[in-house]
Amino acid sequence: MPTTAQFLEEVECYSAHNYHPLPVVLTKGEGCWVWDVEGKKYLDMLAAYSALNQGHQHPKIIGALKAQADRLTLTSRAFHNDIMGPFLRELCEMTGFEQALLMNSGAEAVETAIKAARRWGYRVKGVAPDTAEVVCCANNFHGRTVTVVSFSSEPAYRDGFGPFTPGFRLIPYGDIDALAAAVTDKTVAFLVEPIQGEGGVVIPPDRFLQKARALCDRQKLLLMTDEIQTGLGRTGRLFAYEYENIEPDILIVGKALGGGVYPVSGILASRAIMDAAFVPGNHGSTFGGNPLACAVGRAALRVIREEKLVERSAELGRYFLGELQKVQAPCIADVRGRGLMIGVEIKKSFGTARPYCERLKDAGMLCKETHDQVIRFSPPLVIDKETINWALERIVPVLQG
Ligand code: IF1
Repeated sequence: MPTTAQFLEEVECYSAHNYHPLPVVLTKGEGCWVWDVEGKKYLDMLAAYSALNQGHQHPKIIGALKAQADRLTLTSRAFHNDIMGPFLRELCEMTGFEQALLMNSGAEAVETAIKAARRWGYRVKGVAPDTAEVVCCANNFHGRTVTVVSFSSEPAYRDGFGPFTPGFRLIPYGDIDALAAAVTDKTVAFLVEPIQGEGGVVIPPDRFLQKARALCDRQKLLLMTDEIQTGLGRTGRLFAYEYENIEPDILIVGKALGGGVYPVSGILASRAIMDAAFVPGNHGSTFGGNPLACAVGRAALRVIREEKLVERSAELGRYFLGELQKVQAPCIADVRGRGLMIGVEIKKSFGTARPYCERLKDAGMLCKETHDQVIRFSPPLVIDKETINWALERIVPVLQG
């Protein structure tokens, strides 16, 4: 068996250098635990950025994957398959939307939402051809395609990748007056993360989404919430917009929809919006809605329901956040979160969060810093209280270190 160093060397040699991972090489996972090639066991406190809400190797999801793999994996959308319909029905019934359109990656789903909003804007709102604008928030993260980084405010995601797609305006996150001021007769939609994940677990001011909803209604804009990271139980609700008792016009989902095993993403909307936006031939994807994806997605949703992962996230998140907020350590600037999406912000005078993540790794827990200062804790939602206590016993000394 090659050593960790040998695996790192190989990747250093053969992989493009677009990441700077913690130096741990994983080979096995189960529930909220993973093992590295040296046999060391870690608690997974990242859960693949919330794509693993159901935990590693969930037997029902892996079972569905295997059973479907033995039957039919891909048809393309040139033909029907017998599992996309049942999956879409269950997805719509669970979320309360009328229709869905399946893609693979999160960024593709965001692109799909933008296309839907633009075409809806031209055909329903009557915006002049090729002038549509979408308002987005500074500090956002919606993916990495050229169009999506066209409205990123992070230089690192854009540098050298222009020219960019026009038609986007940025406002400060959570600033309802700025949103109102950014709207013109060309605006078709407001795209927002209910909580900014990569932005550093940033929760907007109370009622921001409610006010945005009202503004979108008044100005006839589509409200599009990117719940790729916050959705499917992560924040203690099925979707984070529920905290504000509103509904978006277009809901963007991904990550945990694939149960941590297969990329499954999509948008949900009303029949009217879908009909205005899409006709045969104007959008699609070879793998979007494939049988394997649908079988996995169906199992992923079933696990969320049957194991009450939303309720678990709310309850355990409340406990975990409460305990972290009690920690007395001079390096802590802030502790915040909703459900099991929690960020501990490190004061700049204590350096970045990265060395804390490295020490947490040595203590047996895998975390990833975000935006330099924030340690993110977002374990699989199948975690239990005992394991959270195990984690706290290790986190506290690292923070007090
Ligand atoms: C990476 C970040 C998290 C997302 C939201 C769309 C997407 C994402 C709200 C795009 C993706 C990722 C991508 C992944 C790391 C991860 C991430 F740090 F980069 F920002 F979660 F915080 N909307 N998030 O969070 O989905 O196309 O990747 O499927 O390494 O880039 P995707």
